[in-house]
Amino acid sequence: MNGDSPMLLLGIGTAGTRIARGVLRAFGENLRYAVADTDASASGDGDEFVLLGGDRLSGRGAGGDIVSARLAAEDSIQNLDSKLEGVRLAVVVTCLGGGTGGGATLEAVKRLSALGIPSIVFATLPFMFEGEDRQRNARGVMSMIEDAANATFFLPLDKLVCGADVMDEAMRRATDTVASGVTLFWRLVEKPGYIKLDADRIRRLVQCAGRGRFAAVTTQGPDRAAEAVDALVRSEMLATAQAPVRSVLCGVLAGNDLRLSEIGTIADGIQQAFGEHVSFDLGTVNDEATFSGRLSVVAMLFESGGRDAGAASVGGVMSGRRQRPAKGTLGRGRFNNAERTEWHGEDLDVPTFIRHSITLDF
Ligand SMILES: Nc1nc2c(ncn2[C@@H]2O[C@H](COP(=O)(O)OP(=O)(O)OP(=O)(O)O)[C@@H](O)[C@H]2O)c(=O)[nH]1
Ligand SMILES: [Mg+2]
Repeated sequence: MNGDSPMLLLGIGTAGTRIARGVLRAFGENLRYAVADTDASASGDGDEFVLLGGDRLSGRGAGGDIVSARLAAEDSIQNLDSKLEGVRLAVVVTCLGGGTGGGATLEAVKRLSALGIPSIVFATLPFMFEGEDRQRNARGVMSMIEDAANATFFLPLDKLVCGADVMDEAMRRATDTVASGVTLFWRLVEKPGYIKLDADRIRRLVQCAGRGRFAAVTTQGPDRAAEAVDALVRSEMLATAQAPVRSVLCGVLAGNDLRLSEIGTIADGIQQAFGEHVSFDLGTVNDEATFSGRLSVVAMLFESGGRDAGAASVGGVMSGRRQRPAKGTLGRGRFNNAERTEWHGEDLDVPTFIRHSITLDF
């Protein structure tokens, strides 16, 4: 593990820990990482594990109880600090639906923020077949995580598995897809190509990024650049918009045969498809050993309404949080003059999809 890196991969919860370790395997190289769980059985052999909620949960996990996971994490989140020495950007991987993934992620992101460390959160959402309780668990923390983190990717498992049917293969594809997004940051920094994005530039870029979507495609052959753009434009992972795109981060990963004209095709194609007047950053990765003869393009689209949505440009100085309408004024409809029905600080007279910023597909 590279203990000096300014970037840390942090897996949270049992499945978050599993995916973080899968990302590590997919990357195949030094990558600084830590994992945190309330379940001691996830600890593994190395010293990268942090047990959360020791006294409250005695290392047994939160059993799907998001409130007890959050309380347990609140008590013990400082345990993470020993893993954060010199960290300037944290990439958090978590799976929403259980207790710890949701409850502890929120506390971890708040802790990172308190220490001045920007965070990018990749959070999977449960399969539809997992049922309403797990869906509700996930929905209940999405907007809170979004408010506390600098950039968030919510990734429905139903989409991540890319049509795989056998469970084992489905989980492998889900991990591979998450890995293609997560590792982009390390590849851009550690294997820069002609167009370099260093750690500080990425840090500034994600500081006000907000909610994002991403997709990765790999192509080969003489028309590989145009085919990559075409596949990204049709990608289901980039399809569901919550709000207009505000900024784009594009990574072009290839071996020594990457052509300038290919970079041009990709830059033009992505901008034409996703917004010509939005902030656009492109970095290239030159990694002959991994991408020889192949071209991989990762497109990350960030929506309006991210942290400090009013900032003039991505990369500008950041301050403040996302502007939300004041509590009590949002979507109360015909309950406007009625007494508030509060539960855990939420106004239950406001429809759930508005409280949790969920866009309905009609
Ligand atoms: N990608 C992936 N997702 C998984 C896997 N196992 C579970 N999940 C997802 O992760 C969600 C959270 O499950 P867990 O990680 O077991 O729960 P937890 O966060 O550890 O929470 P508690 O065990 O309740 O403390 C589930 O609802 C699933 O959607 C896995 O092996 N891979
Ligand atoms: Mg668990």
